[in-house]
Amino acid sequence: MDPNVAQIISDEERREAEKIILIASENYVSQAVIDAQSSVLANKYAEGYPSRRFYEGCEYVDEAESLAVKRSKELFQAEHSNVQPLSGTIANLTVYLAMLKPGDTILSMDLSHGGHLSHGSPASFTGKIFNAYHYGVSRETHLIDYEEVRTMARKVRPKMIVVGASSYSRTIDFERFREIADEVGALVMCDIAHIAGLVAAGVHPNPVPFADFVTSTTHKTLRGPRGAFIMCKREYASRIDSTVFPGLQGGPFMNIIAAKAVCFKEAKTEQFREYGKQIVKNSKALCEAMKERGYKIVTGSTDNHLFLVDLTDRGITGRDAARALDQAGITLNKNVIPFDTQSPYITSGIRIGTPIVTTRGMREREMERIAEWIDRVLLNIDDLLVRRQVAAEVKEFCAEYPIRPFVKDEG
Ligand code: DSN
Repeated sequence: MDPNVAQIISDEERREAEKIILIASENYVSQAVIDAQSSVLANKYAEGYPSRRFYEGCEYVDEAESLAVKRSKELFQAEHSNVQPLSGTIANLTVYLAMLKPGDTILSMDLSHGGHLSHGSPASFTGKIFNAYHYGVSRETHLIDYEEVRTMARKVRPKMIVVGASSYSRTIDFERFREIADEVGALVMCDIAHIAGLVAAGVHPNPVPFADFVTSTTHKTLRGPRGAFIMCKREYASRIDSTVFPGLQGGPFMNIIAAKAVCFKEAKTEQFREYGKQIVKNSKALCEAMKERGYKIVTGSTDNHLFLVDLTDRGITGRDAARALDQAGITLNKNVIPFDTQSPYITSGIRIGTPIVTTRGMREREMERIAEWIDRVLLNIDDLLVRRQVAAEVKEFCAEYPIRPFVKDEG
């Protein structure tokens, strides 16, 4: 019926197949997740919660939601889970609105040091509604400076400490944040959108035992549909639920909730645990391969699925590097680095992430080749011919790797 949209979808499918995608927050989902997302469950209105709906005919979507809730609780050992939030930003806003009053103080990681817009950035309504202070990373090591967090917490007495990042490459010490919060009587919210898949796979500590609230998206390392969920201690369950609906949202997307249930099931398999381990091995391998070629890495290394390359000493901006690489078939994003002197539109860095290349079955050996291509393009930043040659090589290389993970039912 609609050749225009059909063409757009097939163009996107080709792009995803032919390029090496290193965007740390993206992933390629399984056919089972796609099937649930594109199912008739999308037709159903279901305001409310299972067996407490405002519409008749919810018997099947109730089962889908109950399954997603049960599986997410089991996966992360959480007391309560709400799987209705449509996005990570909405999930974060829900927690703030459930627990804080406008003007209350929150303490979170600075956006320019790796935090997130929805953690009280002045550009986001979360920063306009609440009184946000930010901790950052150390100027010397670029690691989170927990002593600075403690000093700031004592000074600003936040009602809530927000933990989590979108471009921080090292393990986060959730227990330490809990200790600091307890010293000042603050709540703790951990946003694990980036690392949820690593937590599920057991390759990053789980914040659930230490946090009052844990929010996450489902589409990054967790490899599910586009959406989010909130986990919390039992005592906050009804406040969170009523803030999601009717507080902030209307009808939940039941097709997406069913796809979240699939994603939580996939994430509990041994195969997914291996996937999580390999994401980190690939990230470390690619990081080392970049270092061997003389690139400066923010914090010097990585413990997770991503790392930042500081291009300052190369005289290339993040924007120019990202554009040139995309034309060469390698897609990633420009990213500010801590204490960046460039604007967020230009930046001095690029962010490199390995969730997708790992989904496609690439391993350490392939990371070496990817580093070689990145280096070739950046060493010849103005050479369009090099970009074209690399794009052709990348396309041929990518043809060997599938774009859909197949996750076997392990029961
Ligand atoms: N936009 C996401 C990222 O790329 O990190 C965070 O929401």
